[in-house]
Amino acid sequence: MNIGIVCYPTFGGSGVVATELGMALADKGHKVHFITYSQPFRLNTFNENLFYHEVSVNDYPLFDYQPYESVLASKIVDVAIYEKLDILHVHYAIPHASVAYLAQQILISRGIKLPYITTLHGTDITLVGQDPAFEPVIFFSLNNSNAITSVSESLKNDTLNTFKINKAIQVIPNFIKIEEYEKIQFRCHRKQFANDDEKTLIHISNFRKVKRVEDVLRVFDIVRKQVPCKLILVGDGPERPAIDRLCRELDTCNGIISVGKIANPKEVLSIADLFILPSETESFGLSALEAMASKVPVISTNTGGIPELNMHGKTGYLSAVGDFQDMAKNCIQLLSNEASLAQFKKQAFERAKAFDIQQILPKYEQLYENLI
Ligand code: GMT
Repeated sequence: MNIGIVCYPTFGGSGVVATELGMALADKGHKVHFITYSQPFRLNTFNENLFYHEVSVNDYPLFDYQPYESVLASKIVDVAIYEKLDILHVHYAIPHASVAYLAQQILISRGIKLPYITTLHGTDITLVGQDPAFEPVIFFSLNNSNAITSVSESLKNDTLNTFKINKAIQVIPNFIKIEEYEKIQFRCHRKQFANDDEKTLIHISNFRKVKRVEDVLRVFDIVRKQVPCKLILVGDGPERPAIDRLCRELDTCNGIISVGKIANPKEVLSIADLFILPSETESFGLSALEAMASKVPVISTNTGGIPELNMHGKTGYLSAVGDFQDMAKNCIQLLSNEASLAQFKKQAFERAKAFDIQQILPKYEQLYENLI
C-alpha cells in the first residue's frame, strides 16, 4: 500500500506513535509518506520505503497567522496525486482531520478517491477539543473521516461524550517494539546518576500543566526522606520554571538530574527503578508503556486510559489525581522491598508484551485494507 501519514513532528506521544507506525509499515514493504512541517524526531532510519515531504509555509507580511492548514492540504493533494496514495492516516484531530477532509474534497474534484483515517490521541479531545472554538470543525471532520481510531477505551468514551459522533470508533492502543528492549545493550551507566545504595525515580514528559510535574517533585521530596534515591527528569516544556522554583523551595535540587529532551529514552529508562506519572488526564500514557517495556514499574494516577495499561498492585500502583502522598507511600513500599520490586519489574515487562507492535500493526493494516 502507499500510505500518507500526517502528524506533529515534535516531541510528544502522537508524533512518536505515528512515526513508529510508519517505520514499521515501511519494514513490511508498504511505501510510507510522512507529510509534516519538519522531520519527525524519531524518523532517524534509512529505508527505501520511507519518504518525507516537508510542508513549508512562506512568511507573508499580510498574515498575522500563517495559513498552515491550506499549505498542508495542498501538500497532501500533491503527494496523493504524484505518489499515488491509497490511504491517508492523520494523527491528532486538530487541525489534521479537517485538513484531510479538505484535501479529500479537492481530490474528488479531480476524480481521485483518498480515504482518510483520524487517530485520536488525547488532548485533541480531552483538552484542546473541549474549547468550543473548535467544536463545529472537529465534529464535522470526525464524522466525515472514513474511519476513526482512538488509543484507549477511555478516550473513545470521552470522545463519544463530547461529540455526537455517528461513526464507530475503533480502539487501537499505543505500542512498543518489545524486541528493541530485550536485545539492546545500553551504554548508560547507573553509577553516573546514582550511588550504589540509591534508587532511581524517573519522569518523562513534555512538562505541560496536564502532566503535573510538580507532583513528581513532591513525591520525590517525601520518598527521599525514607529511601536514598535520585530523581531523573527527562523532557522540557512550559512548566519548567515552576519546577525549578519548587525544587529550590523544597530543597531537593541536589537530588534531581534534569537531562532535557531525549529522542529515544530507552537507555535512560534502563537504569530506573520506578516511573512516576501523576498526570491530570492521560488518554493512554505511552511513556509509561515505554517504562514498563524497560522493566520499570509505574506509579501513576488512575485517570483516563492509564488503568487500561498499569495494573494496580501488579505493574505499579494507581492513585487519585493530586494525591502525591499516596504515590509517595506506594514508592516507599516498593523501594523498601527488593523481592517485591523485582516481581513488579518482571510483571511490568510481561504486561508491556501485550502492547508489542506485532499485535498492533495488523490492526492498522486491516483497517487500511478495508477502507481501500
Ligand atoms: O501530552 C502528551 O503526552 C502528548 C500527546 C500528543 O498527542 O502528542 O500525547 C497524547 O498521545 C499519546 C499517544 O497516543 C498518549 O500516549 C498520551 O497519553 C496522550 N496525552 C494525553 O492524553 C495528555
